[in-house]
Order: sequence, then C-alpha cells, then structure tokens
Amino acid sequence: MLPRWNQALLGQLLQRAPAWGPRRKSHQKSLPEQDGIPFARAGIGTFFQGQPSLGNQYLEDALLRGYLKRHLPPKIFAEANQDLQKFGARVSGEILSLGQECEAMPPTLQNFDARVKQVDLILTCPAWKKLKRISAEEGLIAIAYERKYSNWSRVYQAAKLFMFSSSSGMFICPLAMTDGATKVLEVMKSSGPPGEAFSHLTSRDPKLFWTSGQWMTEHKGGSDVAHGTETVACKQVDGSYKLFGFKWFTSATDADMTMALARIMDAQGSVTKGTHGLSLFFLKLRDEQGELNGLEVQRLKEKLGTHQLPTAELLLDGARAHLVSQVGRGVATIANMLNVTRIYNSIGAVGSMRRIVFMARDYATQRFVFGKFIKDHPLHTQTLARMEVQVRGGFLLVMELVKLLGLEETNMATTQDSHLLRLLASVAKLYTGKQAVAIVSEGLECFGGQGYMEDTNLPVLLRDSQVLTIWEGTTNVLALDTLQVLAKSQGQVLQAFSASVQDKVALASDCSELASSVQCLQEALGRLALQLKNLLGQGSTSMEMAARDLVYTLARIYIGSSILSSPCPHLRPGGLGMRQRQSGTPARTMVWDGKPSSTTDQVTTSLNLFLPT
Ligand code: UCC
Repeated sequence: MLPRWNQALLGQLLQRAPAWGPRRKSHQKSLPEQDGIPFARAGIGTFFQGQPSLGNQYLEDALLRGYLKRHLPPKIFAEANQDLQKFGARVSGEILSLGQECEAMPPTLQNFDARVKQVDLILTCPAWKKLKRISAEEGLIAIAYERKYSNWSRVYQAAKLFMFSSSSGMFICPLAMTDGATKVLEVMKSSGPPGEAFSHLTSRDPKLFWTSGQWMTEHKGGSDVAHGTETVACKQVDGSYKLFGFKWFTSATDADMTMALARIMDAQGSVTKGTHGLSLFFLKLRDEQGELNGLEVQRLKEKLGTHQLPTAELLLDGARAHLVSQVGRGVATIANMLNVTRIYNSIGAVGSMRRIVFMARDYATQRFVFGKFIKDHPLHTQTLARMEVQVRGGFLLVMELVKLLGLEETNMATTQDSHLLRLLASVAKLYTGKQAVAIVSEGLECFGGQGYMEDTNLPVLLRDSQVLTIWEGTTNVLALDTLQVLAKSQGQVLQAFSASVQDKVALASDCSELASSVQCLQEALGRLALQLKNLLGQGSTSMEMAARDLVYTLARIYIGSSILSSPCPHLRPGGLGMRQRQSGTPARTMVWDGKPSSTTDQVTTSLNLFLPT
C-alpha cells in the first residue's frame, strides 16, 4: 500500500475536479441540433459558480492596517508596512498553496528501514519543509527576540502570524511551541546546550533555524499535569539526565528540540508526587548523525483535524536531556511557554475567523440567488456583519494581549499591565477558541453546500478550528485557571482589569454620541463586581460552576471597551464595506439591520453583541 501522503499525491495528480470551476471541458460543447437544451448528451450545464478569491491579506484587511497605523510609532509603521505588504501577498499565494499541499500530503511514519533497522522517521512533505524555511526567512520568531522595534516587536510579529496562521497548513503550531521554548530559555537565562539552542530558535537562516516541541501530555493527564506526569529523569555523572516515560500527544514531532516535563528520581528510586515534583528539561530529538536520542515514535495520531501536523506518541527510553528549570519548578517554568502558545492559539483563532469572513464576504458578491447577489439579501448581510463584529472584537482583544506581552518583555510593563497580561492570556485563549469554532462553522454555511465540500478547501478550516478549544488548556481548565488568577491576587488582578476598562471607556466619554454605550459598559462592569461579590460568599462549588460565564463576561466587557475606545473610522457605515469588485459593481455597505445606521448605533449594536445583560 502506498504511504498516506503518496496516496494523496496520487489523488492530486489525478486532479480532483474542482468544486468551484468547470469540469470535463469537452462535454460543455453542445451539438448544433442541441443548442438551447442544457444538459443534453450528459453535459453538465453551462453554469459554474465563481469561487471566492483571496487577495493580499494585508492590503485587503482594513482592520489590521488601521490598527497598526494607529498604534505603531510612524517610523516603525513605515518599515513594517512595507514588509507586511509583501508578506500579505506571499500569504495568499505561495504560502497558501504550500499549506494546501500539506493538507493533501499528511505526514507518515516509517518505523524501519530496508535493513529492518528501527529508524522511526517522520516523513513530511516538501511543502512542510518549505514552510519551515519561509518561517526563518520571514523572521516569524526572530522579530520578537531581536526587539528591533522594542515593545512593538511583538505587535509586528503578531500581524505576520495573524496573516500566516490560516494559510500555513498549521505550521503556526510548531512556531507557537518554538516561540514558547525561546521565551523559557530567555527567562531562565539558560546556558550550556539549552542556551546554545536560543540562537537556532531565533535564527533567520533557514539552515540554522530550529523548531521546538512541548511535551507535557501523558496517558494520565492532558489537563491534570501535576498528577498525570509519570516520566522520570535520572541524573547522569556528567550532570545531564536520562528521561524514561511515555508522552501521549506531542505536536510537530519533526522538531529539532523540545521542552519536556519529568520527575527527578533520587538515588533510592523515589520521586516527589504532585506539581512540586515536576521539573522542566531540554532535549534534542536527534544527534549529529541523525540518530534518535533515546526515543521511539510509537505511532502518529489519527486526529479530527490538523492533518498537516505530525502528532506522535513517544516512548522516552533514556533520552538525554538537560535541566532547564529549578528542581520542582517545572510547571511554573513551562507556564512561560504555555502563555505564549495560548497567545498564538488566540492569534490563530482570530486568524481563522478573519479568513472565513473574508472568503464569505467575497463569495457574497458572486453568488446570485433568488434574483440577486447574496450580498443584497438583508439577512445574509446581517449574518456577515455579526461575524465581522466578532472578528473585530477578538482581534482587538488579541492585539491588546500582544501589546502587553511586548511591554513585559522590554521591562516597560506596569504592575497593572502584568496582572492584565496574566489574566487576558487565559481569557483570550478561552473566548477566541470558542468563537472560532462558531464563526468558522457559520462561515461554512455562507457557502451553502459548497462549504461542506472538501475540494473547496473550506472544511479544513472547521476541522482545524476545533482543536483551538482543546489543546493548550480546554475551556473549563482555562476558566478555572482564570478563577485561580483572580483569587490568588486578592483583588489586584480584578482591579487591573477594571482600571484598564475604565481607561478605555474614558477615551469615549467626551463623545456625546457614545454616551449610551459608555453607560452600557459601566453598568456591565458594575454588575460584574456585584456578581463576583455575591459569588465569593457562595463557596467553591458555586464559584467553579460560575467560572465559564465569568470568563465570557470578562472577555465581552474587555472587548466592548476596546471597541468603544477604538477610533471610529472602521466602524463607520462603509467601514465594513465589501471589497470593490473589479467589474465595477459598487461595494455595498454592510449594515446591522438592513439599513445603514449611524456610527453610534453601530458601536452600540456591536456592544450589545458582547455585553452580558
Ligand atoms: O502540548 C500541547 C499541544 C502543543 C501544541 C501547541 C500549539 C498551539 C498553537 C496554536 C496555534 C493556532 S497541549 C498540552 C497543553 N497542556 C495544558 O495546557 C495544560 C492544561 N493544564 C493547566 O493549564 C493546569 O492549570 C496547569 C498544568 C498549569 C496546573 O498545574 P498544577 O500542577 O496544578 O499547578 P499550579 O499549582 O496551578 O501552578 C504551579 C505554578 C504556580 O506558581 P507558584 O508555584 O509560584 O504559586 C502557578 O501560579 O505555576 C504557576 N502557573 C502559571 N504562571 C500556572 N499556570 C500559569 C500561567 N498560565 N502563567 C503563569
């Protein structure tokens, strides 16, 4: 039997008939005597639905461009703008087709070579390898650590990742872990082999660039890491360790190195249980000769989505590793990585919402039913507008988070910023992940049956979104984490949150048109404080059961205040307008309720979509 990716390649070579375009051209020619009779002689008719086109993902994204222009200092914007324009074109051309190739040619595992020697080779397609090279060239990790643009480096990097995520065949996943590992090494000021890895992870040279994995999930626990981790670490005479254990879910296992949690075993063979027994280790996957470092790749996982991504079950059988954290501080140390990967998750979530809305919006200018283009059907336009508002809300939340990360990494964060960063990393991961599944699903509906067809490349967006609510902490884990963050800080985190919301609201307070929206937000903030106060008196079960709703409330209030404090142009009538089609069809203004409304109405309507009553 052919390996999976060869089968897929064969499938490609045999050229599936594209869903959107014409097939079997010879059949379309009607014979003279059949003129005027469509479908005669098994023809397939004369109508072929136009497909949505994806333009330059930077130039076509007024939200992204507008945000960067408003927030980046002019000199930085001028430089970044040039690079982003080029990257926007690359994303919708070369990178998109590489990503699609990765979906068509998923990785395979070759356990043995011709001599029956165990090699455990993870075979990835050429496109996957090219995406790694592009990631280095484009500085997708380097930008954040070179800090050429000081605290704004993270915002610039996020803009690139935001465009990259939905085109890149999930290569955003290894990048997330690579960035997270780099962050750990930087925070820990690591030396020795882990320290040497830093220059590889941040290299712009494709020959030197490394990606990293993140191994923390085992049979017993994906969420309950403290009690589920069985991997042990045995100290060697040279100060390194050997790891023994089984990792049940390791993403992008073709990585060059990884971070792994394990329990250090003492001379008597004992380990410390619970979270304080866990330490964090660095290891390379292969040695200079390409031999696996005491690892066996048991199998690749069969997943609902992320088929492009090699995800493996691994046996660690004496893998040589180096301690990165202090002994027993593994979870607290890997938390640096988790916060980065959670931010990537949020960027990816908003990126996938952005992508489906772009495509649905363009399709609405092409699909003609019930006597008009679907963009001219009020209910459809309202659906698109609601999706767009969710995209914008998520985008503002994520960019705020990224801005805070940039401040923290350049020692410019205030205490309020740090509290907010810790809180919003979990809130944004939870909220945007959930929204992505909902919006991408809604987006597929905008294409009717076409949205369900594999050869439109639309279903993959839904499959790949579903993981966003699961990995890097499920919805409930993140809800409980948020509760813990709020409780642990004894009110300081909540205070930071309220102060930040109030600051944003204040920006809109002198605009009389926005008075009702300002009031609406302040009332929501008041209700939140009251609900929290009531909850505190109700004991842990009630608090736990309220955790999800609490996070949704935090997310919506924060997004509401971010929308309110954004300068109005992008919310103006026409601001949500569809791309002017080259045919000269005038762009149609997106409206909330079938008729154009004022800026204030739109802000209020968007707030109503977010604010809990
Ligand atoms: O690996 C995976 C897939 C990889 C693919 C990633 C790609 C993503 C890219 C997306 C692109 C589109 S999935 C595996 C992910 N696993 C998780 O997310 C684990 C979920 N479980 C949790 O989050 C738990 O809450 C734990 C593991 C963090 C809780 O563990 P413990 O053992 O109960 O520990 P504690 O007591 O909660 O926390 C231990 C310490 C505390 O500090 P100290 O000791 O000083 O009081 C916490 O404050 O760690 C600190 N800590 C944190 N600090 C815990 N979480 C954080 C945090 N988020 N930030 C800062």
